[in-house]
Amino acid sequence: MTEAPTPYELDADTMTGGMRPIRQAVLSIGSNLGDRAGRLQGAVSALEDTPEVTVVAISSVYETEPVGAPEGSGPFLNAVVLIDTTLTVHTLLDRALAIEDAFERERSEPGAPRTLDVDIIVVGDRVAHDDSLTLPHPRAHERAFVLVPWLEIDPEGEIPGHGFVADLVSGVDASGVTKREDVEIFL
Ligand code: PH2
Ligand code: MG
Ligand code: MG
Repeated sequence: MTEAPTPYELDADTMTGGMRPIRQAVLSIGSNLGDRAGRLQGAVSALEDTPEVTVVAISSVYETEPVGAPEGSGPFLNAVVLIDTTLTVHTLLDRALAIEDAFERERSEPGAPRTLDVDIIVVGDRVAHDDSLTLPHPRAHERAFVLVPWLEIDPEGEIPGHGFVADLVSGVDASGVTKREDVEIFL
């Protein structure tokens, strides 16, 4: 009997040796503690330094009112980054967490102030749900601090199961999301 795996049982993510497809992923980055802009810049630089990741576009930086965060939380700076990647979604998640750790993110209670948060919003049209990751991000479709920067750099953007970013953005209150013309992050 042959040991060769049947092609019908191969998920793209189980392939090795550069056979994985290039997929576009959308990441949301945010910080509401300390040198917020410096942290966002560091996150983008670390993403670009990641093998098998190419940063395709970076949105403007937005000052955003905290959503669902504890009383007294400071405002966030948020941005959205488009990448092309051949990494598996779990390797990409590991990398996102490692980048957060590099900026001394403390994993305390959900919603606590964070030096840096790197969230995977969508990876191509993948739908996934396990203990460590849900794709698309379960709350992205209702978050103006994700949708507004995303629309800016990806007018065709779409959240599987929810629709086009351009349509979703008109259904959310974006009054707490303001572009910071004086702050820029670079590749
Ligand atoms: N992240 C959260 C909770 N609330 N609010 C804003 N404005 N920006 C964020 O990035 C953010 C938030 C949890 O990750
Ligand atoms: Mg988050
Ligand atoms: Mg997060």
